[in-house]
Amino acid sequence: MVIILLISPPLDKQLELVYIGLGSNLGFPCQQLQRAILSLSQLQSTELMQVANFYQSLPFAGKIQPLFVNTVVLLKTQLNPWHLLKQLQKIEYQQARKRPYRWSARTLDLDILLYGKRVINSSRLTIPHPQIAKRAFVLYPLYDITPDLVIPIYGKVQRLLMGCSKQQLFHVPMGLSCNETKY
Ligand code: A4P
Ligand code: MG
Repeated sequence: MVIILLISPPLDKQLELVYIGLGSNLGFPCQQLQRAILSLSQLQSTELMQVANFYQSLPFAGKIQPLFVNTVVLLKTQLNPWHLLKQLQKIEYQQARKRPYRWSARTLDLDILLYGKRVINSSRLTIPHPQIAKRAFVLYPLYDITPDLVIPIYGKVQRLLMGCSKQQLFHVPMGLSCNETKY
């Protein structure tokens, strides 16, 4: 019995809708995001449902770093939240993510923003993502995908966006999205 449990795949019984936040400010950010989206679409027991617009913004919290490009994707997955996190970290690693210190510049950051309606507070995982309600670069792409989204704990994405109106965000037109001279 124990052996069966150990080798059984880390899948939940049901499919969940999961929003993943993607961010990059090193090594051709748009290409990093596009490569990551391809990897996400190839995850086991997972379907890529939607991709939001790409947005460029200053680093949040005033760090002196290159500009970020961010987006959000919607997945339908059977992977449980902890296994999904492991898969995201594998993709970050494949794209040369380094962690010299917290909030350092990065080739790729993948955050689980929402996992269905679940609220998780474990040592390795906080869902909804703890910064979700404060960041325009997360809320705008969430709104692109699901304008009437209600975030557990925090409420309607539409209302949260009003609180972020001072944060500057530039939509990256798709045709230009990989013209890296822009960054
Ligand atoms: N972790 C806990 N909850 C989650 C979750 N929901 N999703 C843990 C993903 N990971 C989660 O993450 C550190 C640990 O968080 C992981 O080991 C995991 O167990 P990390 O990716 O190694 O470190 P980090 O990204 O530097 O830290 P953190 O706190 O995730 O930072 P954020 O919130 O990702 O912020 N400005 C702009 N314009 N655009 C950005 O994308 N990003 C950041 C980083 C700062 N400023 C930014 C942007
Ligand atoms: Mg992160």
